[in-house]
Amino acid sequence: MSKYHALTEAQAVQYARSLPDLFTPDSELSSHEIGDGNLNLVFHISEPSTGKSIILKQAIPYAKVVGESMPLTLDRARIESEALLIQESLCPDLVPHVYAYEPDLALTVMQDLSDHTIMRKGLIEGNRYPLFAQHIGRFIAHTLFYTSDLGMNQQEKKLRVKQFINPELCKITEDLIFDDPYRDADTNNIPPAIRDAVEVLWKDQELLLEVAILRNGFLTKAQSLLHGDLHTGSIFIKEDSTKVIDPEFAYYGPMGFDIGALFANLLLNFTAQEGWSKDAKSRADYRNYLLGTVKDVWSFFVGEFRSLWALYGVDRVFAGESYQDYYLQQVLRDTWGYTGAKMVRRVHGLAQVADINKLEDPAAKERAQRIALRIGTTLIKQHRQATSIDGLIEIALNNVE
Ligand code: SR1
Ligand code: MG
Repeated sequence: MSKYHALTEAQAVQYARSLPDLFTPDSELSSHEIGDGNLNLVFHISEPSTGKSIILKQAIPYAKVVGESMPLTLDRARIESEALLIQESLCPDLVPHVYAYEPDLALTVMQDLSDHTIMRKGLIEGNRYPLFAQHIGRFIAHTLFYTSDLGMNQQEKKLRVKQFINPELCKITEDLIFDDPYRDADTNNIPPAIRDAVEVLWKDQELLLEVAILRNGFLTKAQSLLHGDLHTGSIFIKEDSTKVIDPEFAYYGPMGFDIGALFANLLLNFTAQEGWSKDAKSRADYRNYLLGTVKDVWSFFVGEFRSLWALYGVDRVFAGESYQDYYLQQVLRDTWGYTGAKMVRRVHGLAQVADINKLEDPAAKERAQRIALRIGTTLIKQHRQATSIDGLIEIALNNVE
């Protein structure tokens, strides 16, 4: 019989006490369920007498954001803990440390990052993070390079693909990003004020062709072990530290999907400056900061990726500079396309973003949503012609007044 049960706060304390070497025996521990994501329970366990604390993250057998009508595999906890361990081996300073994984309870014990802020919240508050581009550029370069056929043993890579087969979580992405936003699906949550603009997408044959191409890439291009859900809610940040969390959607897919997820969420905040900025000057300043971050992330990624390839590339056939230029051009094109797709889904699909949804002024919210749809659909339509990151930035700028 399965030993799985969803923990209460009291049971989470009991479990934490059973872990060796973390807390003082018999000391008082406090437990709070603090999960505000779409899927899981998250318990913060602390020992007031020493200030020690940990996080227990537990998968539940359905998607919390929808309820029991959307069952979801507990295997996502295994995927997440195994992905975190691989990422930690590649970028130890950029992910939380995993202390333990308990398969029977679908539970991961990890480092508490309460001294950091969720980046989405930090951006909504108008904060800037000068080291972020460098940190995340290194994260994507190392995780994408060293898990690909460019940077690891190609036979072992095939076994990794098998280890990270993640059909149920991939299906969520296939539906919510590459299908439902482009039809009148029940899962959509279409803001009435922009229904006209949304319905235009459903009939736009040029757009639907490019979405089909991106969907096919997501389904078939097993390039690297992706984080799989690299939005700004999956990043804990403070001025001098960046930690990437929550890789439960990890699977082998196209590199540009992770980079696009990140850029989309920076650009969604860019659109939401319609409401968050107090005047035109601060709006332009913050938007420039966000676009500068996109550009810097891409530059750090490409610089680091090329150095890794030159020093540690495993395939002599791939070693030529022209092939490397070709390869990175394809990654850029995918990045444009997935940035667009990830923007569109957050405007009127299931699971939207606080950057836009928390705007109080309905007119500002509507403007942000329309801008996001324009930028997103333009990037999707033009992704196969992309030649530079500056082009993506230009599209963002051209779609605000
Ligand atoms: C039902 S899960 C909805 C979304 O939450 C996660 O963060 C993923 O982005 C997923 O698409
Ligand atoms: Mg998540």
